[in-house]
Amino acid sequence: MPDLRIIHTADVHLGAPFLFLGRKGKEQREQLKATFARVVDLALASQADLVIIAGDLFDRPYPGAELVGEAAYQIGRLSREGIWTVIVPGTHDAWRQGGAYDHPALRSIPNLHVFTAEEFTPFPVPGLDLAVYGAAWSGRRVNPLQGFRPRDGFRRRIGVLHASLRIPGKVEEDGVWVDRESIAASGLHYMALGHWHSLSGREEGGVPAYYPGPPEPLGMETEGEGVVLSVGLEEDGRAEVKPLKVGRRRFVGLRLDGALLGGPEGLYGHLRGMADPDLALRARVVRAWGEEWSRFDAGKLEEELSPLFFHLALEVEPGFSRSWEVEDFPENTVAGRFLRLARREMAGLEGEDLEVAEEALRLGLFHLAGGGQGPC
Ligand SMILES: [Mn+2]
Repeated sequence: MPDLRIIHTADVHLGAPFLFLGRKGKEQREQLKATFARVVDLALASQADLVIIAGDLFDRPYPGAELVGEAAYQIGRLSREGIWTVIVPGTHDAWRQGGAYDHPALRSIPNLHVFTAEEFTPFPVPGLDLAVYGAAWSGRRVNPLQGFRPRDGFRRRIGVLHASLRIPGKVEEDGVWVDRESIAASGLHYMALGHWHSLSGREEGGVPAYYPGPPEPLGMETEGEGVVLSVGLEEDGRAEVKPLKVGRRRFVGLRLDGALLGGPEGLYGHLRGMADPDLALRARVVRAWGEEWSRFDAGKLEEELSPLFFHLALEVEPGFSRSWEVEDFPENTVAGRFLRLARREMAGLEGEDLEVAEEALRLGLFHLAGGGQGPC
């Protein structure tokens, strides 16, 4: 049994607008609140000693009073059971006078500590023989761990930061940052991070450092697993880190190959097979070539299948569906010259070679004829 049990979350983004979900946006906004309540339920049920929110609890620095009240109600449930909550303000909900973290509803919670200083400052958690170090997001390019050496008499030390993990040549900082060396040298027992919207992390020189990602997925471009991290600090100082599923919905961006789907009917079957009322799916069909796609109505299929999903956005890259004849492309155009050249080259081909050449021709004409704008 661990000595100390922690629930670590970040990037909840309460109040996020979800404009891309249209009329379902409101529903997902409500779900963020419900999922945050679930995080609290989980902390209560597992008798956690501490809940860490590593930034971006709110989607903006000045959320409505009602939303702050909702968050305060949930954190208050922890406080009443003697569970401490520590928060660092993040990029979206930076500390501001009169902002979320200055609101009386949050300020009046006894067992809540919000880090408001930009310096890496210790907070001794009453009754736990634990110091939590944290710093508020400042937007300045600083590494709060630089030169950090804990000088305290506590048995346990944890760090909390909303920061990017700088990996030279791969990931550069966009404000507050840390790197592997400074984490490894920190002498902390656990480093709770927020800012990156996907579950990631590992031990850096014996110091486990993790991003939980959002507890409820926020968009297609992030691999939001919808988890929180359960961190158990053992008697000997080791940490056991386990992701626990709390999120409800899945957001998936999918790229489908029209040439492999077996026509619109194949697409229909594929999408039907994915039907899930908690799945927001953005499917983009590329290479929708050939006669069978020429009269395909993506909007109609989207409308028909939408009720089977939380949200469905279907997009078909405009295909080059007609048979192409040299008359369609004047000789004095690039496409026309390309077509004539390709036809000559293809004259001696057959079988698989011909298929490959036809595909090259289709692709070439598609782009030369101006159908291929925009990245896939
Ligand atoms: Mn965030």
